[in-house]
Amino acid sequence: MRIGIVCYPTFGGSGVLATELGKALADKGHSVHFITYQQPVRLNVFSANIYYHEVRVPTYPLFDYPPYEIALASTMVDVIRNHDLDLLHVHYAIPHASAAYMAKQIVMKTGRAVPFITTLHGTDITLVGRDKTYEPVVTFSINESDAITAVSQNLREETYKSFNITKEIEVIHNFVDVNRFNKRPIDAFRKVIAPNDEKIMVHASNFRPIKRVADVVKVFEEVRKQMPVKLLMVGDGPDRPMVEEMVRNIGGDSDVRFLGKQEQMEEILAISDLFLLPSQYESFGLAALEAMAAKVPVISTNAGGLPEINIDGVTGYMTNIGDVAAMSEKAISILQNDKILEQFKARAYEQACKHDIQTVIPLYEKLYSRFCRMEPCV
Ligand code: GMT
Repeated sequence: MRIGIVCYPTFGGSGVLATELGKALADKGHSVHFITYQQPVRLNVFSANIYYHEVRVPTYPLFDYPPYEIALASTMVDVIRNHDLDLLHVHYAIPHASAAYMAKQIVMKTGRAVPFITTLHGTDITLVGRDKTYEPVVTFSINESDAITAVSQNLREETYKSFNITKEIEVIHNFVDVNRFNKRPIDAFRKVIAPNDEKIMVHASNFRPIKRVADVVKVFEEVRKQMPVKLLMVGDGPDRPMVEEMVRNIGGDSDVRFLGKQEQMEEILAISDLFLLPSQYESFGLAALEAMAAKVPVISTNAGGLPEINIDGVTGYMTNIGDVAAMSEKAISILQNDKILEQFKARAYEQACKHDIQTVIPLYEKLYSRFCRMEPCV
């Protein structure tokens, strides 16, 4: 098939998922056309089946806000026409679903019917999309999608609760390429971070308030009272200065490293022992699944779709939002005993294998095949 993929090209989970999906589809022989304003972060391979179309947004002194959505829809039309796309798959509803709707209407005028599938990822529904400023357009464009998928059961329910959706939302859970994340740790790297063989905790996010990064530092402080431990903070965002200051105030500078945005997450996870995800909400928590694929157990909250991947007492533990005491106690219980840690690691990996890319890609292919034109396109 010839598939157009639209996503945010940044480090966010929706862009990561869309890019990994496109790469895997290309490996299976489909032609994949990424339509984004920047080369997606994880689009770091050469493949004869992958095409990248940059959305250029011309500015003009009159525009306080250059019309990105129009530029995106126009680029979609251009790619549909010149590369004879079979369908568009847009990730994150805002503004991708409404731009896809517009592109679909434009090509329809010349007799081309190009369906579009919208995958809902999280904040497009639970945070931004709910805002009255956007809601009517979000509701309309989701309903106009030829198929709608959500990355978890929880997100499906949240969408029905918050919007007047008249169509079926199908759940296709996120996936991970287990082979990529199941890496042997690089001893020298581990030695640099934990020279005395201290246990290593890790957190990765966009450091937005919804991630509750302060709780990560609070848990670190509690664990450090009981045992030597190091903390790796991966990513960047608005709350980073605040947590850096927290770390300085507790005298944790020598035990906490802020690594910024990182592309080679698998190498960082390979040397880590425990992943912390104290979020206020996660529709799914792709970062936690990637940790499990690297055999790293997860302490998370029980918010949103997290219970669909983190199994309490099996792949890690779940606590209520903000329950730093419980998170710390559970972290210590895993890290203090190597035998217990090994059991959690093995079970986390087993769980990640259930969400391996190889099992999920066929679900998307099956979905796409429902929209094939009469001639063979798979
Ligand atoms: O977590 C973020 O703020 C980024 C956001 C995104 O759209 O990239 O992530 C969302 O989509 C991911 C991939 O489906 C999910 O794993 C995240 O849980 C979800 N984030 C939230 O729901 C807050």
